[in-house]
Amino acid sequence: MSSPRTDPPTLEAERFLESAERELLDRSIETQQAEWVYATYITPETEALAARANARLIAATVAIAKRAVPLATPDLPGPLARRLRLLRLVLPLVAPSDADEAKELTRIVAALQGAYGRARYRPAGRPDPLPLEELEQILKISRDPAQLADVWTGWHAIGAPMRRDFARYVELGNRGAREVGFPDMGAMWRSKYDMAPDAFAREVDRLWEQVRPFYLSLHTYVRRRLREEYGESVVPRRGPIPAHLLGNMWAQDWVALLPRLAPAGSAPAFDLTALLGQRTTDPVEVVRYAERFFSSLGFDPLPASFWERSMFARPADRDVVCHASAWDLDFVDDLRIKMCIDIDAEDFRVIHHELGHCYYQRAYNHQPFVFRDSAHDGFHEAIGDAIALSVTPEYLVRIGLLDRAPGPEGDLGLLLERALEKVAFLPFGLLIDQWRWKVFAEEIRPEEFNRSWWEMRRRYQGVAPPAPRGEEAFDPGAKYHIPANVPYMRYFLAHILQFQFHRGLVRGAGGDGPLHRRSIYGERAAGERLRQMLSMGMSRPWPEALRALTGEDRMDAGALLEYFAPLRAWLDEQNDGEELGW
Ligand code: X8Z
Ligand code: ZN
Repeated sequence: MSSPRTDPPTLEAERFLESAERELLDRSIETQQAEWVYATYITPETEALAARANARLIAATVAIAKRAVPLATPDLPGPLARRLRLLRLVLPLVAPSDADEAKELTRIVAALQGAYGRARYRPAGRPDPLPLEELEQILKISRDPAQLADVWTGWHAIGAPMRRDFARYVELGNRGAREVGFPDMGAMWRSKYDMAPDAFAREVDRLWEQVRPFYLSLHTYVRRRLREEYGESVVPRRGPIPAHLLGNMWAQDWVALLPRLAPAGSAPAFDLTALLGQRTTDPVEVVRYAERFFSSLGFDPLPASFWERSMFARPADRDVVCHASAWDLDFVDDLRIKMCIDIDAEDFRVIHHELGHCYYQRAYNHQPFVFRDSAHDGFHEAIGDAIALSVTPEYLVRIGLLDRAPGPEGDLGLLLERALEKVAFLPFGLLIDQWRWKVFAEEIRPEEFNRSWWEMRRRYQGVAPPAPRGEEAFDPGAKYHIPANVPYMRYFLAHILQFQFHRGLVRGAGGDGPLHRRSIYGERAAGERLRQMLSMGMSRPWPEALRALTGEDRMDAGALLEYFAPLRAWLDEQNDGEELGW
């Protein structure tokens, strides 16, 4: 058999990619190792090591991306052209080629991470400064507006010292992005979605318009209930909701309010936090539940090294970055999570979220290096969440956590809980990068960072700070992903996609009933379809991956709306006579 003739440009591109990807893999492993040590042991030395490794990786990536440009001839086979194109998009940060500026930028990025990880606040009347998780607990439980405002304001003070560094990061990051051919860093982030950056921005607006009326309805109901509790002098009849009263530091998830919002008779008939607490005090055992879910779908168990090397709890003796994350240190099988686990319903979901990342990472580990990523970043964030949608009462009964599943009379409570988590999140998920895109495009200048931030939080979320915030504050810095330089639109997309994935996966699986009562636990065929999609990695445009799982090739909030339909009808009734919006 004669092999087809490979023409010289193709051969050249193949050779180049092989060596470029080998170099990027080596550099990326080195960077992951330094980042892992830094995030689990914050010291000036580990900060410097992480910054240096990052600088080397960025310099190598930029050099490679520039060398790739002349090789991308029009007649290259599709997959090769795609790999060449993706080379300049593998990193969320590109430094300028000037060595001093590159060093400065990577130093700033590491320092911002460290500042966030080390941050503490001592609430009024307490002896010691508390880390974020403990402040979050107070926000969940307290109903004293003065205490809530104190904790909220104390944590937000961590942003102010980041302002100068953040402004410089924008300047240098943009300079880097321009050197590899993007108008600015925001346009670079928007270019990773297999469509023109502008078309992507419109796509996001379209999805928001699909869900906005539902959000308004939830907002109106919650505002009325909070007004009844705190009085009209604290919660206005018409205006935005004070952000410190929503049970979460960023008002991005309102689940903590559930016990106060669920009307009698519709509260969930069980309390997952209590059920877990009765079973175990060991975070590892809680992670095992999530692993067993994936095993039931036919995925191999996690490697022994996962259990040996992950960080499951906040160490007593050192500063760490507690914000949950999933890692694959060798881009093959050295999977880990890093998380300060509380044994409660919220972290039960977050554990499924993180393991979704791990199983994705392992599923695409055979791909060429630049394809070892999700179809788009919203896919990565949606997998574990889609699995957690299968944590239904019936599933909890099957795994022995719950004795008896409530009947349909429990549905409103269950749906309200999910909506307080997922629907409340949507405008927040959207606005973080709406704000950053404008910052990167220099439509928002440093002297209006905070004003514009609160203008957007009001416009999209309908929330307001406990007291006016001026430009001496820098409130975006109090949200992890901003100092950590993690793009955020992925979470907005994931909150829409996870319902679309769930609907796609349950179709053809056993059982019937409404979407919110369906589970794919133990469904091997669904698992196989999921595994096939995951193993594609980034090798194909994301609409193909979406089609493989759902048969649809457009992102669509229809599944989310279908899932919540009974709750929406109920909320609309509850809101009768209330004015919507702010
Ligand atoms: O950051 C995360 C994950 C890690 S990728 C825990 N999430 C966003 C957040 O916490 O702000 C998940 C939901 C949104
Ligand atoms: Zn995630």
